[in-house]
Amino acid sequence: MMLSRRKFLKISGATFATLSLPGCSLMKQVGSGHDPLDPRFGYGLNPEVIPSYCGMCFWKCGLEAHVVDGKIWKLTGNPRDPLSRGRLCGRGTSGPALVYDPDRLQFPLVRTGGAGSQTWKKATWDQALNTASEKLQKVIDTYGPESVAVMYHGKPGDWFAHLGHALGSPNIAKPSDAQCRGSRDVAYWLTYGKSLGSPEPLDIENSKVLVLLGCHLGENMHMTQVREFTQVVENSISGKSKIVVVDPRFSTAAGKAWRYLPIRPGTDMALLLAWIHVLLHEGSYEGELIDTRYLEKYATGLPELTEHVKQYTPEWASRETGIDPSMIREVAHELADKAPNVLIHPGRFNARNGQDTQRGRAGAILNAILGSWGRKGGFFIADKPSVPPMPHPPYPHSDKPGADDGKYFITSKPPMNEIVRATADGSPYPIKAWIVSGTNFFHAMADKKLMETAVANLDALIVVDVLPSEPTGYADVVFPEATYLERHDDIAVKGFKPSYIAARQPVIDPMYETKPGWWIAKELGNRLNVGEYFPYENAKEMIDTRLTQAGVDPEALWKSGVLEFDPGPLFIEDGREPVFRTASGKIELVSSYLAEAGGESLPVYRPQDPIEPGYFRLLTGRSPIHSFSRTNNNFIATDLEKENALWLNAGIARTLAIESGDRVRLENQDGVKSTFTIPVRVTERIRPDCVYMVHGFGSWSKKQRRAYGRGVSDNELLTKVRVDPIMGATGLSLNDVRLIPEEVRS
Ligand SMILES: Nc1nc2c(c(=O)[nH]1)N[C@H]1C(S)=C(S)[C@@H](COP(=O)(O)OP(=O)(O)OC[C@H]3O[C@@H](n4cnc5c(=O)[nH]c(N)nc54)[C@H](O)[C@@H]3O)O[C@H]1N2
Ligand SMILES: Nc1nc2c(c(=O)[nH]1)N[C@H]1C(S)=C(S)[C@@H](COP(=O)(O)OP(=O)(O)OC[C@H]3O[C@@H](n4cnc5c(=O)[nH]c(N)nc54)[C@H](O)[C@@H]3O)O[C@H]1N2
Ligand code: SF4
Ligand SMILES: [Mo]
Repeated sequence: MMLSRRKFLKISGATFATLSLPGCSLMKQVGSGHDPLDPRFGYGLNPEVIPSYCGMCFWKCGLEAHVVDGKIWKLTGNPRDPLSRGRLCGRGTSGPALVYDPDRLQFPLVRTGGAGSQTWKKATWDQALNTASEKLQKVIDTYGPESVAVMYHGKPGDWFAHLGHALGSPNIAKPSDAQCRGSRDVAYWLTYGKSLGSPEPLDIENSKVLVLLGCHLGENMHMTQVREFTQVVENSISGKSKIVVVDPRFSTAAGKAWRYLPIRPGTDMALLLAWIHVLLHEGSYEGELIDTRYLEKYATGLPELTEHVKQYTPEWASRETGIDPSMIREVAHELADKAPNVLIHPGRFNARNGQDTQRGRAGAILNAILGSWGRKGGFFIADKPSVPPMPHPPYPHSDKPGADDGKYFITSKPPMNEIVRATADGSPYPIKAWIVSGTNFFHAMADKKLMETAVANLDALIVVDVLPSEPTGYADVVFPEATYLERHDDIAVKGFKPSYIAARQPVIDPMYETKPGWWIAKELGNRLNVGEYFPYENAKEMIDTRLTQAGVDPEALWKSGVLEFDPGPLFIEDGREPVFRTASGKIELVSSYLAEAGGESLPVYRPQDPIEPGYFRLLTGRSPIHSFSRTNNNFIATDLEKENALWLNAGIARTLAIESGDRVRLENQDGVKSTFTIPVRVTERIRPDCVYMVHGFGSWSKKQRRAYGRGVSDNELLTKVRVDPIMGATGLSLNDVRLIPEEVRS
């Protein structure tokens, strides 16, 4: 879309107006020194360079903060770090705009009115900690420790998860499980005896055929994977590798693909099963397309799998997926040709339709029969550095089940959606307090109404955040945390290529009255009689002790930010013998765990719900410069992209007489309307039966002045959710919306 000069001036004028205000208040806040918002700030000065790791998403890239007079000038990648190798993504570099966000929480707040009233008063830390612990203690005394749930995400939340365990609660959950990669990790655990975790052990850069199913690398900006993906793109130019993208939307990655498969949403399992079918049934003689020696040595269940996928022909899959059978065969043969140096990328966000563990299993099985586990261009196997865990007494055993009441086949911890449900309906027992840190449950979970019912049932809602996010508006006590650039968090200890230990440390002092999470959790622990679980003065001392025990020099780590370790041989060819911690000690194509538990031991495809006539399936994804809702108030990120847009197929737009830039409100199949409106982006790059937006906008917290009212929250339109029967993940991509034009275009 061309911007007219007039419009452009209008936009830059508005941008300037919003930026100039915080700029002024910032000058006051940081004193009369240099203004970190002034682009000239820092040049010609001699910054101190302090390493740490990024907290703008969970990938934890190593960074270097360039600090002048106690103020952050800029962040760059730590060249010594195996994840960033000297490069941060746009979100990573926007970190200072979080630190210097004028809307930041600055001091503790305690609610003065009754539950739900929007009135707080500024409190001292002592007052706020006492109020929170009195409320929590009352809940524990009345209902038991299981009625205190902890919702957390990322390193700052880990301290509060620890507090919850110390209290003896089984209800500790994060949205990166049941709303993200939990079902994928369970799928790989069932198949290989190992979850993939984060960062995933993928050798993307050496992949000769890389298949991305709903994994939009390049928009999904996990730096290391994007860097490796760039290598594959380069290799594909010289014909050394091929990229296959399966997506209802022509993503950035699709633009680099050898084959793009515009799949009908939700039907990926059908495609995966058909590819397995081709490999097992369509060789010119049995087994020709697979490495039978690898499978005999490392896998069990091949005859049952072969029989099971007989029904899943490319012709059958074509009816489900909308993809031509010849295209399905062509890709399968290309995979077989380049195996084992191929990778069906396991993706990360996996919570789509309630068949998510089994879809993850279908991908894991396909990777197995291609022989890509332990192979170059597939999955590598790395030893992790050995560092003793945080010292503490054993956690008390809870005789109560988690909120899910054992209803899933696999639940080491209850899914966060079960905690919400149990809080709303009181079964299997009342949940009366939530401690929330580093997660915005209103944006991360489906069904805003259910969430509000749950929150209304709480006697205590304690929220630790850095910004006045939606959950803080409902909280009894708000604890303002120091940002990731102002505090220590635990070290990251990872098996990777190479393996590494990375450290997070303050690069400036905490601003205002903010405090690090470890301190807040310890202070609450002391007041709740579990002080012995925090046997250290501060986080740094505790980390130093563990590193020294591991034979690692703590000072070397604080100075470098990251230390590399030998991961051992990465591939079978190099002498690594893979170990599979499944019951059979082999890759389980047929899951013995699910068979024993009474589940389906092989993935069985179930047809998808048809899209409602006149509606579009709502798909979501990531903006390269935003992280969920955590950057929607960030003045660098919002300067580049202030709200989300709704991708709409050009042919459909013509029939609806909608043009790019028109604002629409969305209404879902249950009549739920979006609170705000969203501009339409008319494009050929999406199937006619879908619309697409990035997740994380549509904030309704007025205290986040830049975020408020900008764009639409996909989350509030997700009233139809199907829960994965194996591990309880919520399928989020089942909702259909129609467009209600709102404003006449100018
Ligand atoms: N910039 C940025 N990067 C991020 C994040 C961020 O917030 N911002 N978040 C990180 C996190 S925690 C995660 S989990 C990952 C998520 O990133 P991914 O693992 O890549 O997953 P999604 O975000 O779901 O991927 C969205 C893509 O899937 C397509 N899609 C939707 N439905 C279907 C379907 O049924 N089938 C197929 N084949 N495709 C479909 C969409 O059109 C879109 O292109 O991103 C990570 N990286
Ligand atoms: N509808 C829908 N739901 C989804 C997804 C989706 O695509 N669509 N994606 C899913 C995925 S993949 C994931 S991983 C989850 C992500 O779920 P969340 O991690 O909950 O995502 P955010 O919306 O970014 O919320 C982060 C909250 O932490 C706060 N915060 C930021 N930094 C700090 C800090 O240093 N300390 C503390 N205490 N708080 C901090 C932010 O202000 C914000 O309130 O959401 C899942 N839910
Ligand atoms: S991918 Fe970007 S936001 Fe995430 S840790 Fe790395 S630099 Fe930070
Ligand atoms: Mo995620």
